[in-house]
Amino acid sequence: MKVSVCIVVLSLLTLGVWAEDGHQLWLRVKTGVPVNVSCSKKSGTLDIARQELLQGWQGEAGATVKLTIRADKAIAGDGFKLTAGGVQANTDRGILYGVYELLRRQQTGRKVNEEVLNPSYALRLLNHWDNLNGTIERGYAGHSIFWRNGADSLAVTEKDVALWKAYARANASIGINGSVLNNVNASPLILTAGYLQRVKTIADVLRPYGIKTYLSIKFSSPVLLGGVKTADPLDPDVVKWWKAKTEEIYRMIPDFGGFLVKANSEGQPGPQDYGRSHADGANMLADALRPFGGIVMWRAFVYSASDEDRAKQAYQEFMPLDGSFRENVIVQVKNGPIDFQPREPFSPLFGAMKKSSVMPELQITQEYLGQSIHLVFLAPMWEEFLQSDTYQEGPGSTVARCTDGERIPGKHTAIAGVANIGLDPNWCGHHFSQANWYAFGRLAWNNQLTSAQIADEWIQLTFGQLPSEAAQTGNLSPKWTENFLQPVKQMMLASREAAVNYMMPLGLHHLFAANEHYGPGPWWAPQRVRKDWTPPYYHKADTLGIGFDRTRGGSDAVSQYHEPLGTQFNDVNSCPEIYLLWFHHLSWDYRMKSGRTLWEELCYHYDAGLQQVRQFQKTWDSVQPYVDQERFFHVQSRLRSQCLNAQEWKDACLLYFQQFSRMPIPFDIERPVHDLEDLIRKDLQRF
Ligand code: GCV
Repeated sequence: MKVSVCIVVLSLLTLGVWAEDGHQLWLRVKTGVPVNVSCSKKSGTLDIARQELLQGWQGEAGATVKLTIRADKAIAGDGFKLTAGGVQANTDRGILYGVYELLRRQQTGRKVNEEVLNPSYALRLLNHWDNLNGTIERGYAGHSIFWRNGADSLAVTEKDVALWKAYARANASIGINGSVLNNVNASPLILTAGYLQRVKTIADVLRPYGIKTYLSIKFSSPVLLGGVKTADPLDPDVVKWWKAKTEEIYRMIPDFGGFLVKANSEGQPGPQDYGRSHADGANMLADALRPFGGIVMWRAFVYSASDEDRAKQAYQEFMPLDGSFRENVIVQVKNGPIDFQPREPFSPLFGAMKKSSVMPELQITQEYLGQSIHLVFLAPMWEEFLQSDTYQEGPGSTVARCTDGERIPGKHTAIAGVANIGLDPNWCGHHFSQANWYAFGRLAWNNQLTSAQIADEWIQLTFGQLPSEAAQTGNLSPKWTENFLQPVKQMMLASREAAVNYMMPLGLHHLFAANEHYGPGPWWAPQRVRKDWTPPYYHKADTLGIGFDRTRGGSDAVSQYHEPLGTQFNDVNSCPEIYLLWFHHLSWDYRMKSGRTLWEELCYHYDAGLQQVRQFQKTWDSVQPYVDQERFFHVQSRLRSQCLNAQEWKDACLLYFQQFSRMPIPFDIERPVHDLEDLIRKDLQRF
């Protein structure tokens, strides 16, 4: 009996069919090689570092690893030095990051040379859009890990603590050092005693992992909670209320990080309700936080239903305020001027605000990129953004360099990512969405990393250390590299461009069906809805052509960019084709660089996107022998749904735009399989 069980288990392992729910993320090594760890100091953080080494060491058996906390001019902030004998850092946190880097290198077969590694950004934060009732705005991986509804909503269970620890460990392993625990569309209740007590408990769990806790606040809280008559930031009672509230928080959480604020945006209250500016609002909060070393992250995601091009509004609002923010305010700017679209040019605020600290906000949760259904690796999108040249001070002033302190020495350097984490066993809904959490942390640490390097690491850590490691399919064996790592990496690296192709190629943007931001809805424009919330506002298709004219003769958004970029975007001949319809309204027969008409080019892009997803399906099926069953079938089924959705995108957009172009879909392209009327009916039935 025993023998037959053994045989079954062995053959299952050889076939790669063991169960794996993905909960371990990229931290899968459970049994390390024996190692000695020496450290002259003791702390919760150093205990974790030691534990990680004992658990994950893959170097020489019986080696001694020394953890040394000693100031070194070359090491900055959370940075560390890897040495032949161990890790040196200025702080305990630096040691922890060094240990994770050491283990990552061992597990991915990279050399450990003597090297100093300093982070690109001092503050590397996740923004959770988690509501206090447990739901998550734009969350696609189940409910919140921090909040829940019901009578026991504030009770802290052992399960909660275990989950928060696992969350903190995953973040620490990639260098994330801050978490904003609640939605920017904030409930005032977060500042009440019961919730603050829970925040304190969470902060206590996250602290040893080097993670500071921050909160989103509602600007009108003094009115809603404190019985103050106004939330006017210049009113003495309001100032007093925030001061007292901030003191209360710091009494409970002495290392509290600060506030994140969405104000006068999408219906949220803010200083403009009282005729005050964003700077007035941010500075009032900053003054309350300053005695404790706290910061305000004030979001620049503001736009109104005016006639002005939405893409221009944040710049118009914030540029005049440059230089009037307190030293502990950071202006948090989304990567693009609209809203986390599959492709946008960078927001012109980067490289423009020179007297304020400015931080990028990226979106890890795939609100506009297939949510947790589509396999879309976001690192290429973030790499494209970070390496975009702003020309702030001539060539080479990339967004990365303008935000990490190199080109514009701000007081604070920071970056935030809107989290994609929920209660799903695999945390992110899709196994490959974990790669986006991972990539965000890695880029926040080093904004010069390439997507390929990040994908490589993540695949090895997430799929590499299988129980069959010793056998021929093991991590880093030539067969595994050729048959699994390379094709999967290629698929990941192509996936963002594929999504752009089948959703919104050539600079098109915001063509989504209403509200849910998943499927196509280029037609969607009910009378009662604000124009800038409807796709026709963005694509402007008519029988003459398609695209948003943002040239000097149009909305003139191009002039918000430094020269020579403004002129490059303005001129249709030099505007990169990836941004063509973002900046230009062009006729359907406009001649593209390929020699095709714009209409034909659009058709080929939509079709190429769909074909790419079909190729991903083939790739994934081909790697089945190298993946456990559970993750294999989960991803396979998601790819099928992605393919169906990509087909809908292609059919919906081509059939809808064809009504205007009145041109045939090139005959070598697969024909649509849907009727436009059916797609529209299906979409409208949902509302
Ligand atoms: C948190 C977009 C999203 C909203 C989000 C908003 C923001 O509009 O659709 O859900 O609200 O951005 O970033 O504030």
